[in-house]
Amino acid sequence: MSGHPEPRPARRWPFAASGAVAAALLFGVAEIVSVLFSPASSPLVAVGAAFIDVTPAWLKDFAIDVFGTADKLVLLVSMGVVALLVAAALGLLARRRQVTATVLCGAIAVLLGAAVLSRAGTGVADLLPTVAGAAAGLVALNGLVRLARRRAPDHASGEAAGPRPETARRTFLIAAGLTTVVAAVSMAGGRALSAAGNAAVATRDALRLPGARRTAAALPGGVEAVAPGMPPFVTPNGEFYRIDTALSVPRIDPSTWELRVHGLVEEEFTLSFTELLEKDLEETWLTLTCVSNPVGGDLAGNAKWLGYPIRELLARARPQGGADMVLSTSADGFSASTPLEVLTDDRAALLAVGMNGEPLPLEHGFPVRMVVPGLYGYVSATKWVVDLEVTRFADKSAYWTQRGWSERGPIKLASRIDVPRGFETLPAGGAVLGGTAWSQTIGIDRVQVQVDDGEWQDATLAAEATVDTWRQWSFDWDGEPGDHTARVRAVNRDGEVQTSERADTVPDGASGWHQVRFRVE
Ligand SMILES: Nc1nc2c(c(=O)[nH]1)N[C@H]1C(S)=C(S)[C@@H](COP(=O)(O)O)O[C@H]1N2
Ligand SMILES: [Mo]
Repeated sequence: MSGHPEPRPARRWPFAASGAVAAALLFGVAEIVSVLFSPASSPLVAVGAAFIDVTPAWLKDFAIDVFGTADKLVLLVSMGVVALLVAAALGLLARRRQVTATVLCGAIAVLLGAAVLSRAGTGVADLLPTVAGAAAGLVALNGLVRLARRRAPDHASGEAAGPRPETARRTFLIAAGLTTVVAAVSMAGGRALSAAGNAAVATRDALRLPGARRTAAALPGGVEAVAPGMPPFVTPNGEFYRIDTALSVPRIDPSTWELRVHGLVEEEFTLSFTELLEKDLEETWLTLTCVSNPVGGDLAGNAKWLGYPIRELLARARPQGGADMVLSTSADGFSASTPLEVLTDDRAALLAVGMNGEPLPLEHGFPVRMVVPGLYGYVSATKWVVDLEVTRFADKSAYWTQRGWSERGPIKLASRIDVPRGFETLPAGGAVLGGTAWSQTIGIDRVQVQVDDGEWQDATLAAEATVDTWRQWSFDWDGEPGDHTARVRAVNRDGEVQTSERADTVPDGASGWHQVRFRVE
């Protein structure tokens, strides 16, 4: 026991706040500097992308299930929260152990740098944003922590050596506030600049695609089912589902784009964007479907695609005997394994440049992607595609196959009820159910509906555009008031009846009948 009173400890929150503000400055400064480098040079983007790559498949599926296409926003926000908490803890540590805190900050900066270097297409120069951000963050942390100490001296000795507490307090608040503003402005500026000041965006806006040598047949009348509330037959580009591993959308200037075709072929070659546009392009209607789509889900979309048949590219390359797969790789390191036979038969597998009469939207693969009738996107629809390697399933495997998904992914026969939505209330006397069914490359022959465990009854099919597109259906039903359950199943043109057997999305797509509960009043 000493006779002296315990020194009055400094209050804690200013130290926690110092840590959080310094971290915000780190990411803000790095973000604005990263405009000068590749998109993955932003530590925020790099860490998020690395996180997506190491996330176990079940967690990713869970995130897609629960958050749908908001999954990336949720990821960014959660990362931000975790980063602020860690930073606040470091600030608290700096209160007593500034050297230890500084060393830990340095270690974190090294980890951020490692995340940047782990991204496809980044080099040592791409470390600069992280280095600049870390330097700014450290300076801010040390400065703020010093001010926080003055604000409430740790070892109050009785004689006031420093400034009066009110003055010190005001200085700290002003410094922390200004740092926060600088952090926010550089973060917002960095995001805005990288979005706008970009050749890809400008070029896409100015691009006029050539017409198709072979145009898609006009849609027959009546492709949309007569049921209020149905989704449109053609999915507008802005509403088309988006699934990919890219946290920041790759921005590829078409003038630098090249596709390399190589591997087990007689003739390797590369193709430029201009060369591609000079070819005889074709149009096709095609419904894309994601393997992660749960029964009744909406990870499917239908569009008119413009592109060059991959079959023709492969004919020029001349695959060697023994080859049975084409591994397509994107500019950001995603890959898909597509059976060679699927790309050489007569289906419209395209190296696509256009979607619904426009150049591909950036997030749907600008300037060039693949679309392949009959296969889930993860084994066929490579966006931002830059490389086709003719190879063998025995020798190479693709991104999702390495993460537990099947190496082949033919789309399963599926149907869903779009209206009513679950637990919706319909008016009594003449309810209309409606939905969508698909069996790409084969076609839908029948859709049947069962209400409340009654007989399976035929639904009315809307007109068929092509066997590669989804087909809408409707079902008029004289509903008694009360709670009801409707179930749907489809039969394709091969006579296959959609199975009732429930399968999870992993490893090769969900199956089972979609059912909806609703009420009639
Ligand atoms: N480069 C790249 N291409 C990709 C993916 C990806 O993660 N990266 N995801 C694939 C998957 S799983 C699907 S379902 C489709 C989705 O295409 P969309 O986003 O245009 O709807 O893209 C495929 N192409
Ligand atoms: Mo997918």
